[in-house]
Amino acid sequence: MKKALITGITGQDGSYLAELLLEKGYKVSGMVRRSSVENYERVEHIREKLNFVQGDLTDQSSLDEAIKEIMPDEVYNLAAQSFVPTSWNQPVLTADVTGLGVTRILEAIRKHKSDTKFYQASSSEMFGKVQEIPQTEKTSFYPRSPYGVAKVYGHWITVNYRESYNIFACSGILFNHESPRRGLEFVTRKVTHTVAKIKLGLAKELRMGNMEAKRDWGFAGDYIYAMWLMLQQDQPDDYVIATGETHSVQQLVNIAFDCVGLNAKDYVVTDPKFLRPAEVDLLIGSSEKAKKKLGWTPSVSFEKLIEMMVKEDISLLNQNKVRH
Ligand code: NDP
Ligand code: GDR
Repeated sequence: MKKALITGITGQDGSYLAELLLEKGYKVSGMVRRSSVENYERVEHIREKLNFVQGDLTDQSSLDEAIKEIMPDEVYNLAAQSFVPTSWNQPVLTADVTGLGVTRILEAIRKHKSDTKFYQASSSEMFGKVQEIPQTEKTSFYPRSPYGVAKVYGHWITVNYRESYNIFACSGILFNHESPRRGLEFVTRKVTHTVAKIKLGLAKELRMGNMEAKRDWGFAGDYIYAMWLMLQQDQPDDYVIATGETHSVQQLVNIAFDCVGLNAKDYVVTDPKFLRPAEVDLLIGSSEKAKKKLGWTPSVSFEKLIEMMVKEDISLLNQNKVRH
């Protein structure tokens, strides 16, 4: 039985990945932070099947202990301060968790189980002010937020530990991926949740930031499968994971309102509060390498993804529930 450790198991991707690994027969452990309230909402349905260890990416000894205790065959480092706007408000914390945290976990692996296979959650935010269209594994980075800068560090330290210590370390450069489990502050979920509330008479307007920004949005369930595939190859490598399509925030909003038969123009209010000090205007990735080497392709279209999220939000609200 293979053993996996997932950092960030309570997050969107962590919950989907835990499901996949359980299905594949792994013994799955997840690292969780101590908190005054429990935060297992996304993994509640599989909680009994998981093993939890307490730890934090800012605390070396907890990472050392987690690796020594579990002796994992595979580690998926999904934990991060992952919300871009917060990274301007808490730039040092973001660098510590999202950047240096990667070195800490790599150090724990190097010291205690150097044959562990390692996955690093790199991001299309590293491309920032894009130097090439579409973005590939060879496109240079130009991050536009403290989050993006921290991810560039995490990416290169992963490459460095692979080259310095021969650790089987892979970096997945994943473009935006969403699901009904997406946190409420990210734009897709904010839109689908608010549209569902408007439809049910629970909200009157949708307050938005930059409507012109374009993203390459896919379904999280497809993307976590790519993470697993990377660690099953003979050689460690880095891969872009994307749909190859780009859409504006305005298009996202229009599709979500269309799903419930309402007109976006009647409800959207632009609010400067949601504008960023520096913006990533356009992202579109080419996952040709992943297609060729991993046999990976996305299965859910943008329209279907938004429809799935709107429907799920309506269904939850009808049961007086909110998934955070
Ligand atoms: P989420 O924000 O949903 O989850 C982040 C996870 O990290 C949570 O489990 C959170 O725990 C945990 N975490 C935060 N800080 C710490 C810390 N100091 N120590 C330990 N754990 C911590 O992110 P996603 O699931 O969306 O993303 C997963 C990873 O992929 C992240 O690294 C993200 O930056 C990256 N990424 C995401 C993309 C996307 O579109 N979703 C695209 C590209 C990269 P808690 O629940 O306690 O807050
Ligand atoms: P992003 O995702 O910054 O791309 O990072 P987010 O959904 O927050 O923003 C996408 C785009 O939408 C614009 N936008 C708004 N965004 C939010 N959150 N709220 C708004 O009201 C709003 N209005 C317009 C933004 O300006 C931006 O252009 C996500 C995270 O998951 C990262 O962790 C990950 O690395 C990248 O995706 C790939």
